[in-house]
Amino acid sequence: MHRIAKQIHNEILKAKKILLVPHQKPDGDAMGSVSAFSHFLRNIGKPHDAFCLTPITPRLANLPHLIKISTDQNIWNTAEYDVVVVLDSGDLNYAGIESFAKNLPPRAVIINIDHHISNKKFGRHNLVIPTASSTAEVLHFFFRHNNIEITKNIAISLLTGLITDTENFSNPGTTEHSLKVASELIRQGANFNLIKNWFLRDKPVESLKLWGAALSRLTKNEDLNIVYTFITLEDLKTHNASETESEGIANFLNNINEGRASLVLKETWEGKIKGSLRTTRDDFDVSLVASTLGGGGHKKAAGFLISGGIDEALAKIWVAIEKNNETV
Ligand SMILES: [Mn+2]
Repeated sequence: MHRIAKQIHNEILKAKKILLVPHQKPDGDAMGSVSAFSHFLRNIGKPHDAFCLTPITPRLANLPHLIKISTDQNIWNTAEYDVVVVLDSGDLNYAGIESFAKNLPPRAVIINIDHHISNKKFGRHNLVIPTASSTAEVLHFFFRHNNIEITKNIAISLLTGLITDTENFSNPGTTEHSLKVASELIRQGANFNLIKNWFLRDKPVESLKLWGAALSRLTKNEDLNIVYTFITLEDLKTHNASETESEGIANFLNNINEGRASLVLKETWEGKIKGSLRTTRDDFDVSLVASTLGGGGHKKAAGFLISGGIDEALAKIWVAIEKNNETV
């Protein structure tokens, strides 16, 4: 990793013009990482742009330390980049730039900086650290190792990534090292309360009404010891809520002190049912259930997509849970 971090630094110093790319629909880690990198490039006077295929949500766009990112695809024709840095993205498709990358001049260098275990190592240089909580934490290593000064703007951008991906230091991504990095960033001037409040106070009234609808349907399958609920397309329309809201509900249901696992089902616009399974228990592996249903994920958080309506989906899920049922 140390050698790769050096090689990437050398490519950056050699480059004439650099393009930074977060994954589509960027979250706080993707945006924080692109911003931290942009502040670093600005500090060394290196010309660069940032591009994202999809618009940035206003909540992220309004954070003062995060940079503005262009969504104009013409950027790929009008400027010539010799280095493209892709941040927080397991592959070029997820980054949304597969077709653009094909048209880059052959000497252009793609640099891949990420923490996803599923990363496809698509770059000429791949700084991928799956044990890191966030891409921000990987970047912190990159900056530290290359003796790059972590200015206040870099620190607060990186802390945005850490707080987002550790869910305010509450999920298993929170390690001794991620806490150490966070405290160092705070020492460098990152405003912890600003980012923490931004992260926690993120619910518009309409999306809380959607939560209300989902929570009012909360049911327990007593036989299998699973707490579940569902969100319909009608709910999304009524409350003008985004599809990603169900992730938050699934995580919230993990706070319930009953059941082996929680399950949130959601109708998608493509006529399928998307399921999110969460558990806090060590003796129940939700990724096994998800893979039985054609999905995947981690031991404590997994997902799947199945065809049919809610009732049909539930029937399939109960069968899948029974199959993996050593510990009710
Ligand atoms: Mn991330």
